Amino acid sequence: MHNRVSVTDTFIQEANAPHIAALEEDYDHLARQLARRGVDAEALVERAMAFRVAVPSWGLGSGGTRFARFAIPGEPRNVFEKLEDAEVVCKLARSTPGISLHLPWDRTDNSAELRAFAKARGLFFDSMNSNTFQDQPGQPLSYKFGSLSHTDPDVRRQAIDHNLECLETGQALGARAHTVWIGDGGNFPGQQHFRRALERYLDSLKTIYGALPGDWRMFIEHKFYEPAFYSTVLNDWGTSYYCARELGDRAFSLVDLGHHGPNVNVEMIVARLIQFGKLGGFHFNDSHYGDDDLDAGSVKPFQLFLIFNELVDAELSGVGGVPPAYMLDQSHNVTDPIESLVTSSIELVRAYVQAHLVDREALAAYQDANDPLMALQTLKHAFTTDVTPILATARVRASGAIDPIAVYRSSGYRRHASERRPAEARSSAGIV
Ligand code: RM4
Ligand code: MN
Ligand code: MN
Repeated sequence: MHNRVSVTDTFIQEANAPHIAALEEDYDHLARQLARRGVDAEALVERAMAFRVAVPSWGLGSGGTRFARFAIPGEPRNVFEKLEDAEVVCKLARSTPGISLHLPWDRTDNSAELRAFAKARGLFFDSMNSNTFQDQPGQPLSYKFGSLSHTDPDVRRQAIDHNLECLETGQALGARAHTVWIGDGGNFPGQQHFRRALERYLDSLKTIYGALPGDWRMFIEHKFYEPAFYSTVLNDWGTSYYCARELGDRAFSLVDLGHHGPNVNVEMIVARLIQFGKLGGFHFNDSHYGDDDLDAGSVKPFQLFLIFNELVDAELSGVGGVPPAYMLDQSHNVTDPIESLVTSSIELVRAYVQAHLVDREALAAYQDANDPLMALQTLKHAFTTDVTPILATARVRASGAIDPIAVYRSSGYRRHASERRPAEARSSAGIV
């Protein structure tokens, strides 16, 4: 039934072989350059090798917009096939053994089988995600006017129960976190009473939080618009921080990079949440206008670097709670999801390693001396350093690919997948 991956370790090694010498040359050159700056390249390779980001199960199929979804041949049709593809992503770049699941999309009647299937592929389950932003076939009550914050207590109960199901399934799968994002909000002024809606939401969350397994964390994900276009119930990081604090020590805010107004200083939100001890997780993606869910680092790589600059600064100064849970949350509408996820995971490691290049002593001195030009130069010096040889060396040492996309394309994996996964009729619109 289930096929093993065709992108094997041996295949990757053979593909790497002709490029090893050139990589070593590039790496040695960079290591000498960095040594002049007092930076140990080997330490950075180790950090790159230790970096982890979870892959969203829903990101392995082709995504779509509200206008259309263009399926690609060979895309996974169920959670097992998604894990097959996730294994390929992980083998190529070696940073993504964790998988975030979304219920009911990934529902299975045999959690033990799913868990074993993941384990056999070197994967594990990271965070569960609930879905009360859509109605499922046969569902008694509708979420058209909200879920956890709905005016009708029966709808709220139904939404709570779905979240409890996520906790139960997640426990059977070995997950350790639960992420709640709701589509609740209003399309028109006056539609919703802002304070009462938030109270109802918080009450529902308290019930879910009360059922959270002892070693789990709960993440709440704010979003300022969409699908509600005028107001949302958990609209921004301030409201998220308030709710997380009301809930308790194991509730945290999750920052999805696409869930802020245009031009909002996201790195500063990150710093604030770190300072207040409530940054729990990330959904990485990139955007130009809204929640575009483009590949991480594709539109605003400097912003990504600045976000990691805050995270690394906190990590190096021993601030608790860092690193938070890193996850990708992207919609691959025009690319092969495997290629996008591999590329995105590499861009995150790039930003992370570059952030480690910041001369923090010098930066602090320029900040204290009110020297904005040199403060920015210090950041730019790190950001403009090409750390590609460090990233590739880290991948090779972990048995990954020097050029993951080239290796993937030469494997013919997608073509084989299209042969063993004949297309199924699916709706032509929708986010995933
Ligand atoms: C939302 C949000 C959630 C994700 C859904 C699919 O915009 O980012 O994290 O679960 O999309
Ligand atoms: Mn998200
Ligand atoms: Mn989103």
